[in-house]
Amino acid sequence: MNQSTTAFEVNFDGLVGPTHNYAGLSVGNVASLKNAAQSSNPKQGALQGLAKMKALSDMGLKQAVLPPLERPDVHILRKLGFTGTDEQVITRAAQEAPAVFAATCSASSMWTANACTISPSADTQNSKVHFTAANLANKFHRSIEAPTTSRVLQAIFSDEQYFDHHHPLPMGDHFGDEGAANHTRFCSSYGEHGVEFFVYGKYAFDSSKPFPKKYPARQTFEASQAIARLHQLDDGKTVFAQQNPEVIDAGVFHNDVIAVGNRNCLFYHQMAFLNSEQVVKDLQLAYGNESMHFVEVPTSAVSINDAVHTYLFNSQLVTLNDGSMAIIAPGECQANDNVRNYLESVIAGDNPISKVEIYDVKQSMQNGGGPACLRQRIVLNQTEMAAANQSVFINDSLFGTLNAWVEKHYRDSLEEKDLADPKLLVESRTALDELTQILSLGSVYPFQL
Ligand code: SUG
Repeated sequence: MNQSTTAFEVNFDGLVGPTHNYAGLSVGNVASLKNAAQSSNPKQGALQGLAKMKALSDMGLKQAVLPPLERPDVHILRKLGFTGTDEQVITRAAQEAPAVFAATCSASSMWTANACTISPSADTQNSKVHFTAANLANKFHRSIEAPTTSRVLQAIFSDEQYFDHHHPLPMGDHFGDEGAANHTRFCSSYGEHGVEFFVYGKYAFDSSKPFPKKYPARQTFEASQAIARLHQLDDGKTVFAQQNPEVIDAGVFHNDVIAVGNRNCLFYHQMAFLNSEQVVKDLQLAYGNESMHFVEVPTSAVSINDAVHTYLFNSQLVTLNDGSMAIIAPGECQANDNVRNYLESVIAGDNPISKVEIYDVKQSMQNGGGPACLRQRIVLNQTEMAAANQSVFINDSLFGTLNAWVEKHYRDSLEEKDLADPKLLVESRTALDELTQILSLGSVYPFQL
């Protein structure tokens, strides 16, 4: 087999960080606001995520892990004028600007679908894998992720012969970019030139176009276009579509809360796009002669409310070794009669989906992050996979090491008042320092630089 054309989709899941908490930071994200001020369990969150990684790896899928970021972000607090020792910085910030301080403590980097957009080498003009860390400009607590995310991606994909890293897009609402949460790729096999599908919430430079009225559109058309340009994509194999503003206003803050695609299949809600018929035509035209599968879920079967509360579409759609597809869904889908029944009908229907697997990722779900939010899909051929940092790929040994690392360092309960505890800062840094050694990342965190 040709090493450079046999390619795999590798799921890079984010590890839930030691400061995972519910601070209600994400306006437009129903779960984040609903669970604000609840007590969280970082240890359980991290173990739930690891169990999902292990299960997918056991299914024969390629699985890797991305580390959490350093939180509280003392480095950002210093930029905002807080001075003194690290301990004084966090104590003062927590007293004088509690909302700002809470934002610097979020473990939001766990949702690695938002870490970046990647384009596989089969799609790009210079035949390299392209990475652009997302600027996540719409939410302050997320807008501070990109610098360390970029360093982590470069530490894993360091070989310039195969990997091209771009700077995040310019900050500000006009180029708001939320990474792969609004990006999907279709292909008949992973190593072939695929169709890259970008979904945006609004036009930043044209106010005559429709836009949501209640909640923000986090991804702009202009940002999606910039990523496609940077990644040297082929115009004929790139499709742009606008998300339905009505569903953003109903709590669908990213397209991956209402649609998911894999290989030749798009699984989406009837209300997902502004003009679904056109989207289907554009994708099929770009895909070519072979027919794609469009599995459209009608409102009569699953309402937008059910979709938002169960995260049906935030499932992972993966290809199993026998070539059929499985839906990796959150536990909330099992608990909802409409959604459970619908999933049964999908398996029985005429489409590539043959199986549903349910996982409990409740700690993440309560902040609005389902199975698909927790992973970044990176398509790599065998040569590129061999050129990447091998220490991040999940196997039994790494799974055991990471479980023990979580058990050793993580708390099992965290409330907002605990975030200013200087001991939490020390615990988190000690844990992350050890993690960079486990994953052979070198120095990537501000406290290590
Ligand atoms: O950006 N939640 C995240 C959830 C991201 C989900 N990702 C995808 N759909 N791909 C967000 O809204 C909540 C944090 C808090 O409230 O503490 C938060 O950031």
